[in-house]
Amino acid sequence: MKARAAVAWEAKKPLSIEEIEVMGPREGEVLLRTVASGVCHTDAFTLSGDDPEGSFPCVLGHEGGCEVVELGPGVKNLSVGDHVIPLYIPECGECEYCKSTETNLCQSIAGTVWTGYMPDGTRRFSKDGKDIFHYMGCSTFSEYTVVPEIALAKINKAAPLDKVCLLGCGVTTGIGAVLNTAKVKPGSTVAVFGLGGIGLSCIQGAVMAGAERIIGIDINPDKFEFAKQLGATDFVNPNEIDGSFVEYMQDTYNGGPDYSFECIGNTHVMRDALECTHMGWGVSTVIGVAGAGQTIETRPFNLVVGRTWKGTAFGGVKGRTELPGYVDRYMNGSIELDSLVTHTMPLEDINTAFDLMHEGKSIRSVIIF
Ligand code: NAD
Ligand code: AHE
Ligand code: ZN
Ligand code: ZN
Repeated sequence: MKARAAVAWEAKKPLSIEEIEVMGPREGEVLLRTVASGVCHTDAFTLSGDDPEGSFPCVLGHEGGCEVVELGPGVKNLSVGDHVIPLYIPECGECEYCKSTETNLCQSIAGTVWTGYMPDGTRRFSKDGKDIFHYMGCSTFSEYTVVPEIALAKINKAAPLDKVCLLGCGVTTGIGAVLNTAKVKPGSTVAVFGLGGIGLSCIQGAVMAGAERIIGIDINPDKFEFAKQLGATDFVNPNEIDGSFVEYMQDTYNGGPDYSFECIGNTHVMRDALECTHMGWGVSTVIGVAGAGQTIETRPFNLVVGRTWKGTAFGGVKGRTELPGYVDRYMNGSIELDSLVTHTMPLEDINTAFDLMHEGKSIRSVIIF
């Protein structure tokens, strides 16, 4: 079938709106109509050319709200018309990772997902006979996309797809990082570095965990009002601190925050985020994604004295079993999404969504198909 899609022909170039060809679903696969898709910083990261796994041309997008259009052979648990959120981390339920309670990193199709292919090693997208890569197994910047059943969370049909699409990445990642990965304790002091869609969702998570002080940190002070609305109690602009930022944090916050979250993708900030935490028990969680070849470093002493460095993907959430519950929590008012959608636009204007992100003017843009 034909579909309108935003194609990334090459890195560093604007997306191009094209009519592409989408092949039907094969064994275990599902054809979806994308109703809405958020734009995450990771889409921009891959488009920048810094992602070692980025393959071009591709259809980006991994924060989708979709409707099931057609089932491939062998699809057992979905029906045409169901509403789903595509998962860049699937849940096969059978691999050792799925059976472990320690991780959400199902590895059943990881060998193909991250290189832009379907599990059988082929692709479903093309334009004028030229194959186009999938992206994170989702490719939600296309009107129609094909995703394996094991990478689809079936959700409450009453939920608005133009809002709950944010649960396909940003909001779930931030909340899950706090609750599942760091396991923030009530009464804690939490520092969140970077107040975009992910950092603001960490703030939501910190409130849910019962944190007492929640410090929003950003070099763009326009983000502080959003953080305040979601429950941040303190705000720090590192550009306004004279001298050592780490010392400032430790002096101001009683030895430093108990927990910190890096939601930027800046390896220097990752270091500060670790080193500013409280000696003896500080836990710092890396969420931001950094470019090929970049590494993090600290003096080993900073770990010897009891700090822990952690990382998280999709907030440790197992998508098929746990994500429907996140949608229900949005529906009953215990997860905030609406105010994070600062902009909506048709697919034709998708490059504006990237511009707004880079200019620091949006939290989340949502593409409405
Ligand atoms: P975003 O662009 O919306 O927000 C980033 C924020 O960081 C902005 O508010 C920006 O002003 C701020 N910032 C930039 N440099 C800073 C600095 N030096 N100090 C303080 N603040 C600074 O991005 P997002 O969509 O929220 O994504 C954040 C990061 O998380 C990205 O690296 C993204 O790739 C990553 N991510 C990871 C996962 C995961 O599963 N691990 C999931 C989603 C996103
Ligand atoms: N391709 C990058 C890694 C990108 C990455 O870490 N992706 C996150 C999700 S970011 C969503 O916005 C993830 O879930 N990774 C799990 C995995 O198995 O890759 C690189 O550096 O190679
Ligand atoms: Zn994302
Ligand atoms: Zn699995």
